[in-house]
Amino acid sequence: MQWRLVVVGLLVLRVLLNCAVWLVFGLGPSWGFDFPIKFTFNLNKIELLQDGDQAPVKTNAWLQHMYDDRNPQAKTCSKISGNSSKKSYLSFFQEGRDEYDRKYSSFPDALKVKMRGMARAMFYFGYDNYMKFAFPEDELNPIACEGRGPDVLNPSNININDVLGNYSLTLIDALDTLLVLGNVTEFHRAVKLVIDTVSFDKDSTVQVFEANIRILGSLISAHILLTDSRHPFGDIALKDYDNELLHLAHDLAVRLLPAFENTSTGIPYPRVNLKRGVPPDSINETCTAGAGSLLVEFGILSRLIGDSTFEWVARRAVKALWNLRSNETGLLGNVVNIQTGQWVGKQSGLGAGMDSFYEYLLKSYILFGEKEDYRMFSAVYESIQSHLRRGRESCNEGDGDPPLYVNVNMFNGQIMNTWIDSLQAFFPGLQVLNGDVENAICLHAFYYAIWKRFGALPERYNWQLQAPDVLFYPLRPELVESTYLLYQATKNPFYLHVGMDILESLEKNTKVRCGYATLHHVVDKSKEDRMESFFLSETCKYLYLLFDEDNPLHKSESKYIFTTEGHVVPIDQRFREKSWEDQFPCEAPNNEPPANISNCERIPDERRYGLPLKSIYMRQIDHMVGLS
Ligand code: DMJ
Repeated sequence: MQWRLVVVGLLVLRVLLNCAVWLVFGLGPSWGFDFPIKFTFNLNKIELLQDGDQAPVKTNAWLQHMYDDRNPQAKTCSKISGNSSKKSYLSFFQEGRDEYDRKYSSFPDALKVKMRGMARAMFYFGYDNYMKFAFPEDELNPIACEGRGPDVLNPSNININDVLGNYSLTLIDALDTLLVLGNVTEFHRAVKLVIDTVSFDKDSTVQVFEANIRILGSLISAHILLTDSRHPFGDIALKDYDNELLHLAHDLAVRLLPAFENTSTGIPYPRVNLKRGVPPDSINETCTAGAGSLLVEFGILSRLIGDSTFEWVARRAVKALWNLRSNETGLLGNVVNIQTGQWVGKQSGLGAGMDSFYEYLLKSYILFGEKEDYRMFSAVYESIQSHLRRGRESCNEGDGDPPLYVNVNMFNGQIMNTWIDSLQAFFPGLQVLNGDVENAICLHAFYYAIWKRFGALPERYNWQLQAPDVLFYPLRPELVESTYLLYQATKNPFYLHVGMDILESLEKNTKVRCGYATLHHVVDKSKEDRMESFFLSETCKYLYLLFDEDNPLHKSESKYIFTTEGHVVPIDQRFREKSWEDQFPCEAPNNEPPANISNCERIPDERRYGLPLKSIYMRQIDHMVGLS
């Protein structure tokens, strides 16, 4: 009798403990989740490998799939060839259960209108409050209803200082969203405010990457849209506009150029002071995305103003990173030393530190038509599919776990950890652009499954434990971005439902007194007093566009692409007129010796640009000062 009591007691204790863990940390299983794909990763047997460890013994089919490099099938496991006998990716939706069909197979027009209105209202609640309580500061603290600028008391607070430069960041980042929403009056007012009040002559040390994508990218996007003679948004010409946004963009770019000096690899320093250049105590380490995602903005700027300096330094950085990829796997790491070219971070993944590097290879090709950009993109995409993608070959059929992209050691392809991050949720959108819709559907579904569970995406999610590793959610756009691009590619109403779900959970979980706040903890929904500028430039924009079928962006004859910060730029003949390879044949792909190597070697920077690099931008700064 007594032993029975002990057993029952132990069982009760165990149940209580499980409940407590679940309630406190939200680590329990996802209940009531209803989705046609089941993500049942059961990878307990995976041995986590440290650098230099041997691959584990092949014990099952899944592991074989992971480690058998001699099997060519395993290497090219996922791309569906044109003549594949597999069913269309749409079968993913068509073969769902009845309940799934009932729920997702249509989306009434009236609901679309309602959701578009909700997305618009969401943008204005954030934007109007920023203008009311925070402008001209960089960001809105949506709980305290006040502005936020750089953390001058704590220069090492790079979470804030990398992004905030004392240059009205949120206003600038939001410019083209105003146009997308059709608000020409406010767009004009905002442009004038930027012209009249913003200066980059600031003692701010910012990250080159962040200043580039959020500020430079937005300025050139707004400039191009404002002066587009095809008038995609109607006649929005601004009286007396004299290319001031372009001048501002140019001024900023010139201030970023010192990052590309005194680096033996050509890979830029991560940060510059806008007044004084690279700080004397600057570190020599940078992440791949930070150094290698400047090409879209710098390339457009160069082609707009006819000065190849910017594109040249951005291309040199990409090429330098590219040449450091592993010979074995074709992968790059996530952190590199800009002087030695040594990889400090050997992790290769799709998320933080690497995401936009891939994105800009493809987008640069789309924008500028440079074949070399596409060659690099397809090679690295192939490596990603071979080494990062795990699970079954096909998204929606066959045996084994559904596919997932994991973080691996760049040199041997072995798994380094069991988390994926929320930044990686952009990748399905990139896969759509690359025409790999089936893989895009599958990866997106995985992320949506996580969103369904928490009403947000935790910054890191542990796929082995099926629980968040890092719990905050700063209103990031990546899942919405992929949802929008997948909807454009498939027109499947499922993605409208996803968008509606995301909108509703943002309203429910992140709305506060004066805007939308970062979730500190996706489980208990506690908040941090910060609204990042990408919430207005990306999250709200993609949500609005998802439900606005008749938006000029969708109806115009011109084609558009989004920068990594969601800024709209047309795919314009102007940017594709001259091929970089033709202009600079000595910048041969992959560092192959060009045919006329002796001539090329004798072409110094001076001849390329007429002046030494340094003089060029010093002159440009003088010029800009003269302008202001
Ligand atoms: C944005 O600034 C950009 O989308 C960037 O490429 C990645 N991080 C944020 C949003 O999460």
